[in-house]
Amino acid sequence: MREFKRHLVTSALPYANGPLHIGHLAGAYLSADVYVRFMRLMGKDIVFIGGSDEHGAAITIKALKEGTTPQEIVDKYHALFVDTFQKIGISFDHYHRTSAQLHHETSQDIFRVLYNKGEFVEKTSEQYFDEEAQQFLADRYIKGTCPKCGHPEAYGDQCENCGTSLSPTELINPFSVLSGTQPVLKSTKHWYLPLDKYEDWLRDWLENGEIDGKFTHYPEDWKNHVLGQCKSWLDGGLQPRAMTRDLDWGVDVPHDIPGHEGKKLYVWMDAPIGYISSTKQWAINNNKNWEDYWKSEDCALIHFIGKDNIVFHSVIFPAILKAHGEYILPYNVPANQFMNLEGNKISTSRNWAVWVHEYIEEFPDKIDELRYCMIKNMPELKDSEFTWKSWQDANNNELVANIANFINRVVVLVNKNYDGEVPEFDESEVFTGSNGDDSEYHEMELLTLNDDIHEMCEHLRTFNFREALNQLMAISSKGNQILQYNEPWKKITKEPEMVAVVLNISLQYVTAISILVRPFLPSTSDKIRSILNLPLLEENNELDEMLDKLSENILLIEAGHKINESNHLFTRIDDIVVSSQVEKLKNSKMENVQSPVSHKPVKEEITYEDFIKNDLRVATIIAAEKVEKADKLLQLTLDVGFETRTVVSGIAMFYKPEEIIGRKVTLLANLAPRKLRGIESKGMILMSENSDGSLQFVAAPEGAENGATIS
Ligand code: B3M
Ligand code: ZN
Repeated sequence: MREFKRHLVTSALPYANGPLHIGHLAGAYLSADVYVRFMRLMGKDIVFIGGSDEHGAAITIKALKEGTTPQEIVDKYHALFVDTFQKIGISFDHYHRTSAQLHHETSQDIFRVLYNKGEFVEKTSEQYFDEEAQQFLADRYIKGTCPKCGHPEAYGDQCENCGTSLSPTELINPFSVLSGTQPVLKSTKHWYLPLDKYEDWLRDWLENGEIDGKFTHYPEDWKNHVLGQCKSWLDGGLQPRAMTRDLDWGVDVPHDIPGHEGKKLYVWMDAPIGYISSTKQWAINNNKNWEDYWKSEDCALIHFIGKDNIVFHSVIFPAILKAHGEYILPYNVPANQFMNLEGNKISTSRNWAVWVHEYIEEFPDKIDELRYCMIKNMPELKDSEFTWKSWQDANNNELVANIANFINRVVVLVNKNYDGEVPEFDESEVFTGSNGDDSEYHEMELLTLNDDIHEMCEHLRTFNFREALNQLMAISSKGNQILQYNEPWKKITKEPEMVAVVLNISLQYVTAISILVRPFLPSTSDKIRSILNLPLLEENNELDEMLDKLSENILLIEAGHKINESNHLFTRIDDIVVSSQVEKLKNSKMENVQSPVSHKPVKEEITYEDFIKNDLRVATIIAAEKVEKADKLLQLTLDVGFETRTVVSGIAMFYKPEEIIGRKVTLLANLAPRKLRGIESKGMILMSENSDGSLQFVAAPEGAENGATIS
C-alpha cells in the first residue's frame, strides 16, 4: 500500500428519481462511510464527496409518469437523500447536486477542453425521432416487442423480462413512450469519445498499474470482480461512445461549440464530473484548493460504487479524465456486488425493497443496528442477502449478547464497587512473573489489544469491512473472556487487588471499543463515550493516538477517572417485529407499485373515418395455453362467430390459461396478422392497463353474440 498525502473518496451519485433502499446503502454508501471515518480517526487528510444525479432519462420518465416536471422530481428526491444520508450517518464532507450551476459549468469546461483538443469524433447516425413530440428519443423512451421473448413492453436499451440488452432498432413494433406513436429514424450528429483509440493505455493502466511506464496503482489491490469486468469489456473491443444526446433535460453542450443546439451531455459524461464539481463546492465552503485533490499525484482517488457502475468508473470516466490531461485517475474502485432481500433480487418496480427512509421512520433508535447488519453482510466480493431474521440475530446475538453485555457488566461492577472510579491497581503481587515474562498482566493484555487493533486497521485499509467488523467483535469477546475467566464479581472481597487489575483492563478495552466501533456504529461510539464520561470523538486522529499510547503501554483511561452509570446500548428485538416486517414486505409486493395513475398524453386527434377503420368484434376465448419459452405470452383460440382464430396475447403475467376460458372479450379483428414466436396471431384483444402495468380484459357484455360489431 502506498502512502498518500491526501485522499478523495466518492460514493456513486444516486439518481434522484426514487428513494434509497438498503441495496444502495450496502453497495456504495456504508462502505465509503466506514472507510472515511476510519481514515479520519487515523488523522488522514481525506474528503468524502457525494451528490444527487439529477439528469438522464430516468428522471424525465419519472416526471412524465407522475405528470410533473423533472425539476420537481429531483428537488423532491434530492431533499429526501440529504435527510436519509444524514439520519443513517453517511458522513459526506459535501453533498452536491448535478443541477447546480457550478456543476453545469464544470462539465461544460471539461467537455470544451476535450472538444478543443480534438479528442471527440463527430459522427452522424440514425436515431429514433418522435414526429409528434418533435424530439429524438432516448433509448428508454422507446418501447416495443422484445425480439427475444416477445415481451410487448421491452425498452430500447433492455428487455426487463428476459434481460437481453437491446438497441432501439431491434425492437419489433417500436413506439414512443411520449406519444404512443411509431417513431421514425432520422439522422443526427453527436460527439463520440473514441474509446477504441484508448484501448492500449487503458489496458496497460488497468493490468499493470502504469501509464507511460509510470506507477499509478497496484492492480493486485483491486477486487477481482472489478478487474474481471473491465478486462472482459476490453477483450470485447471498445467502441466509440456518444457523449451527447438530443434531449431537453441535462447539461447543455457549451454554446460556443458549433452545432450545440438541442444537444445535452450524455448523463454518464456529466454525472462522474459531479464528483469534481462537488469537490469544488466543498473547497469553496472550506477555503481549500480542490486541485490539490483532483490534480495532484499525492492524492488517492477512490470510487465506492455498486457493480452495475464498474465500467463507467474504471474505463469511461478515466478515459475522460486522461483525455482532458490534467486529472489523476482512480487509485482504486472497490465496487460491491448486490444485496438481495429475503430470497429475491431487490426490485424497485416490484416494490421488493426495504426503503431506508421508511426504516428510519419505523426504527429511529435502531440506526446502528441496521448499519451493523448491513456491514456484516456487505456484498464485498459476492452477492449477499438481507433478511429481517438476520437483522434480529445480529442484534440479539452479537450487539446485545457481546458488546452491550460486556460494557454493561464492566460499568455496573465499577459503579458498584469503586463508586464509578477507574480502579487503581498494584498488580505486582497478584500477577507478576506469569508466562516467564517480565511484563505484567495488564501490559500483556494491552499488547494483545494493540496487535488485534492493528489487524482490524489492516482490514479497513484494504476495504475488507466485514473482516474488520469481525475483528472488532473478537476484541469485545476477548474483553468478555477476561471478565468471565477472572470472575471479579466473586472475588471482590477476597482478592481486591486482582479485581482492580481486571476491571481496569476491562475499562481499557471498553475505551478502545468506544473508538474502534466509530467507523461502523458512530452513535454507539457516542453512547459509550458518554458512559465513560470521555469527550465524544471528532474523528480527528483519535485511533492513531490510541495506537501510539498502546505501543508505549500508556493507559487509555486513567485510574481515578469517574465514569457514568450504565445505559443500555442495545436491546433485544422480538420475533413479532421480524414477522411484521416480512409481512409488510410481502404485502407491498402483492399490492405492487401503486404509482399515481400514469399521465400518458392523449394521442393525436383522429377523425370518425379513422376510427371506423377499426373492426372491433365480440369474441369468446375457447382455448388458452402458454407459449413455450415466452413468460408473457398466451396463445388464445377465439370464437368470433363467423370463424375460429388464433391470437397471441401478452397477458400471461396476469391471467392463467385455465381461468380465462369462456370469457367474452373485445377483439380488433382487422389488424394485419403477425408472427410471434412462430405462431401467426390474427387480431388483438383489447386490454386496459393500470399504472402498475397490470392488464385487464375490456370485457364484452354477457348477452353479446360472438362476432357482434362494436362501434
Ligand atoms: N446515477 C447510476 C446509479 O444510480 C448513476 C450513478 C452515477 S455515479 C457518477 O446506479
Ligand atoms: Zn425479452
